[in-house]
Amino acid sequence: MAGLLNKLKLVAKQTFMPERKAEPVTEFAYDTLPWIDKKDADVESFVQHYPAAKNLPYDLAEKMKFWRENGYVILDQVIQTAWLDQLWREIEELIEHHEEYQTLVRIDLPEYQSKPVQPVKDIPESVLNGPYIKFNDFHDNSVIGKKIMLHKNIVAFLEAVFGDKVIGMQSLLFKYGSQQSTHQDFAYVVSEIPSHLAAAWIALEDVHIDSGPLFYYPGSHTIGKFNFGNGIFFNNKSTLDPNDFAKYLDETCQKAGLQKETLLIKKGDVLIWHAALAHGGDEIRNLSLTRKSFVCHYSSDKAYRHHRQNPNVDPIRRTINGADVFVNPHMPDQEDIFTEGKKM
Ligand SMILES: O=C(O)CCC(=O)C(=O)O
Repeated sequence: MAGLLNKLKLVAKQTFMPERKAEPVTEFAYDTLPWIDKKDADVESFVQHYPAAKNLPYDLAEKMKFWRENGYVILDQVIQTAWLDQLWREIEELIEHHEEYQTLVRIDLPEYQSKPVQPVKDIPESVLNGPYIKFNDFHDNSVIGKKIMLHKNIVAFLEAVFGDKVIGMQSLLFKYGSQQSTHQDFAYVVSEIPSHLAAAWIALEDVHIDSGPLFYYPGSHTIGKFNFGNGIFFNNKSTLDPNDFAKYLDETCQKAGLQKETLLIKKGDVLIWHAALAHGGDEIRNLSLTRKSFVCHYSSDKAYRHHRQNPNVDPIRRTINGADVFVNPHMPDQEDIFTEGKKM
């Protein structure tokens, strides 16, 4: 009997299939692409049945067709300057009285290499006022930040391209140009469906050519994806890094004949770009020039169900213009502490 049992155990061991490792993701899955990225997308028919199209300061059908072709759109003068000025006043207050605030800031300077993300209260004013600084998720703290992020002129466009409710995922605020190398956002800002991602670059002042403007390659949203060694997302298991990513993108775009463009837009204009548009920040050629800008990343309701910092808990939502943004789960006492935007 014991012999038979041992034999059965051996057979069970031999026939047990070892757990298969998930294959790395190397492309967006066609089935889950936003409808507008699919081959048969009929923009005219969509716009005819989309009520929000009628009250916009731009031609939605024209912009959506341009988006399909180029992977970006520029919306001229779509945000009121009074809102942008209010946002900047709040950033000045944040910098000047930084000891009172917990907003996180990323500092890309050698002396902060071991701890690049810290609360503003722990960083000297002189550092916060200089280049290589990104204020993270300031919209958490600011009513006007949320209102700009979910402005009706941005939300209407994104809702149309996603064919779904829009979710504001995260934001970055810059005083100076980022000088970030060429990249595509889906590798770093990951939603549950990686193609359901877009970003808005909101000019808080007119952009000067020597201030380190954003650059981008029109049409690059359809080039083959870079593989970090473990797929298309960059993380601690990747064997290649952001420099390899940048080199691949610059070379691939050049080989494909895609011309690099520089974003020289005016205060109140907005660039919206596709998850896979290759872009980056040019060199700052005149260090005295600021490049005040608010960059917001978005996903769809279907693809972003939980706050990235608390994926197991249902988020608390704030709704503006039919779009949602999640309350920061780790700093509830810092939510909307800048209230001036309520009156605007
Ligand atoms: O504004 C910039 O210079 C870069 C912003 C950017 O590339 C991003 O947020 O993905």
